[in-house]
Amino acid sequence: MGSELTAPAWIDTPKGHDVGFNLKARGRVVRATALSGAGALLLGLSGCSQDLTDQFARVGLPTSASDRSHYIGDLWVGAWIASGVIGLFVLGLIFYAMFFFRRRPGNEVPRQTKYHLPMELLYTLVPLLIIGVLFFYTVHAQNGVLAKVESPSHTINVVGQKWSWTFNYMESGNPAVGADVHEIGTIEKIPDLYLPVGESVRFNLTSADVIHSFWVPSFYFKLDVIPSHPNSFDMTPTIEGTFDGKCAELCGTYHSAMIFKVHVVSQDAYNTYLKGLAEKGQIGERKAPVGANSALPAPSEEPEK
Ligand SMILES: [Cu+2]
Repeated sequence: MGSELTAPAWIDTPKGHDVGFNLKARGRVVRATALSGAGALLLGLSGCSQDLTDQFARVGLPTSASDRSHYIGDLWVGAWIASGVIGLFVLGLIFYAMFFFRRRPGNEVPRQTKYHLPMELLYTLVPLLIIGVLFFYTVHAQNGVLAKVESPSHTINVVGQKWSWTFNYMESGNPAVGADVHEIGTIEKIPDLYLPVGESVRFNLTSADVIHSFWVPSFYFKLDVIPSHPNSFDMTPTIEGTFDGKCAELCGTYHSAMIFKVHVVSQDAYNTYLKGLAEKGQIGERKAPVGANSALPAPSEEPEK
């Protein structure tokens, strides 16, 4: 068998050398390391606020605010756990090899093994298996996040334009509002996006110019906003509050100014806000012009095209 290959002649390895292997000592080292690690973690966490410990549990993700967040949240935390297990296993192998096969007097180089077919198959198939498992859970999360609801309670048509957002609330069928209303953001005026808590919303995303990306970190989700290629997704906000929204695609000079505020409010507050837009005359839908390069209000710094 290939495993019986001996060291090349130029390596001076004494035959029959047995590597010392003290199981008891190894067990003691492992237990002491695990105990001191757990102690340090507990000590560290005991000084943290509840918010911070919750964020540790989410591996850095913000508070989840959407019914779809758990798909990405589970994938994120699961991927970290898998990476941690694999990382510790590899580190263990590295330290095992470093310690037990270290250079010793009379044993300069340990026995060399090459062309070991089972070993080569193992380190080809194991990474494929790891990638396959990650791929499976990624597709599962993607399908969950992008699943459409039968008939969403609200539709909001979002336009990304250099360098802000326009939100069209398609509420002509809502007796409490009675019209489609809109809000146009500019660099000088960061737009607000109002959403009713516990109600399903369909977002239709279009671009007036270049590729943008609609991202609310607390929804654990972003979707590209592509000219001449409408994208859409459904979600239901689950908690009331104010959240940050931003463009997640480098789209030009003032990309960093392309932010918005998301207000998840009660149904009544949502209707009241939309009625306010109607009273201000912001009625009708502002669409992205087909094939045009932004006909929506541009920031004052922008030269006339
Ligand atoms: Cu952008």
